[in-house]
Amino acid sequence: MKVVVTGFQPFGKEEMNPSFEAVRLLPDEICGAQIVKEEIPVVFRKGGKTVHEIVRRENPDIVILVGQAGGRTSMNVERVAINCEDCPSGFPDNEGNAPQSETIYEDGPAAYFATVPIKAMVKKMMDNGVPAAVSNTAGTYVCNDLMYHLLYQLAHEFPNTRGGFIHVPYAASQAVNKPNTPSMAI
Ligand code: PCA
Repeated sequence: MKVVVTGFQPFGKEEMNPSFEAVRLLPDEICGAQIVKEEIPVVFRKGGKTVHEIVRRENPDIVILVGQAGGRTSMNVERVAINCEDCPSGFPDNEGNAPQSETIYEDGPAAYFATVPIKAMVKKMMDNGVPAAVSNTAGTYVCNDLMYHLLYQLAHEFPNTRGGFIHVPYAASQAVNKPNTPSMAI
């Protein structure tokens, strides 16, 4: 069994991204499964291209994408990715792109559901003392874009590979100067 786990580069005003900081700490093997760790650029479409190259190269059984969602209070396992790129105003990606209500794939459905067992994942996290919840929106920024790209690619080319997305809160160090902001240890 092979599992690809990705995190993102830092974006916005942040100097680090807790998603990749956590992913890089994973061991190379968990319960006999090989873990392949990768960092993804915070750039619309380019992230999707990057994950496509990784999946083609690695031919994994499972792909888990991880991203930062500042302000969220727990690990959030995402249920759905939507066929839309809509950048909040004043918040372009790391290469200055700020798409507005754009369709990701013209021939894609309005949305894809994650193909990993989201409720079982949340339960496992909570059973292990980690606050977690199912989330019903990954937003319309680069994380949703990456999740949609992955699920489109899996549906079309890799039907035996499952894919999902986990949003994580700010790391404790990022919340130091943000009063009343939830955070979690890496
Ligand atoms: N979070 C952003 C993009 C990269 C990341 O880590 C998001 O939630 O869209």
